[in-house]
Amino acid sequence: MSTDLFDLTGKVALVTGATHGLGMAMAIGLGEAGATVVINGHSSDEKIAAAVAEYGRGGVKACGYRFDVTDEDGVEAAVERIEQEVGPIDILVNNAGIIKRVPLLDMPLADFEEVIRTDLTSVFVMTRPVVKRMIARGGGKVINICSMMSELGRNSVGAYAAAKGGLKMLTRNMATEWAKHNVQVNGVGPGYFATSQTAPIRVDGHPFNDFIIQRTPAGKWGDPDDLKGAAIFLASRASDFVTGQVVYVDGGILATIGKPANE
Ligand code: GCO
Repeated sequence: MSTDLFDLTGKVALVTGATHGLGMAMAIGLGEAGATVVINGHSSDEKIAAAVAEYGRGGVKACGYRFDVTDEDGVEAAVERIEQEVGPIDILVNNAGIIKRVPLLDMPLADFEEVIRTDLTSVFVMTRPVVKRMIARGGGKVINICSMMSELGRNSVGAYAAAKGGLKMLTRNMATEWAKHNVQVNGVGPGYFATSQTAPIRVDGHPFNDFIIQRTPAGKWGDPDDLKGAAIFLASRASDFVTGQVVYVDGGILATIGKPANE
């Protein structure tokens, strides 16, 4: 049955930055498709425990691990613990990230480096220990969460755009090097979604809010649940010959030049 192609029963999926927002929505989607979900967070044990409880209320079996995705030794230790306590990681979703909305000429170097480290270098750090184990077991799936800023620039998010642009190419190079080991590496590129990360620019009357509704052919902000399908597809057998691709889930933003306000 073709629907079995999307069945994740028996799989273990690690999703970073999954205590809220897009990470949580995608992790719940993988859980609903049958996977055992392992969520990562960095802020606090309480936040992770609260998230695990929320997954449980939604009927998704999840367990939480607190570690810093930019800390190489910490990541290696966490991956080893997860594989011993939960099982071999079949699916890795690199979702953890930050954004700082500051014009490039005003951005301190330390802030620029922090965004690059958290949104790009972290994927290099997180993925290698997981993929080394996947290769030893015959294969696996990696999904990197990209952005509109993997393709487009925007005032005040230069560091973020540099990281997300770099992530698209890191995704392609990982795909190139690991396809022969049956490891597929792809990206999901969210458009503009209603999350805590976009809350500051999604306020009624805020010029950017109106701009996005105008600029998005679908005429609305995305709902985090809209990402579940792409995540399940890229985590499942349905994408076994798909690698190095970024699936943009953006309500049509990248497909169009946009339209005048009165059209
Ligand atoms: C912004 C937004 C974006 C979105 C998303 C778009 O300030 O432009 O926060 O970065 O979160 O990445 O794809």
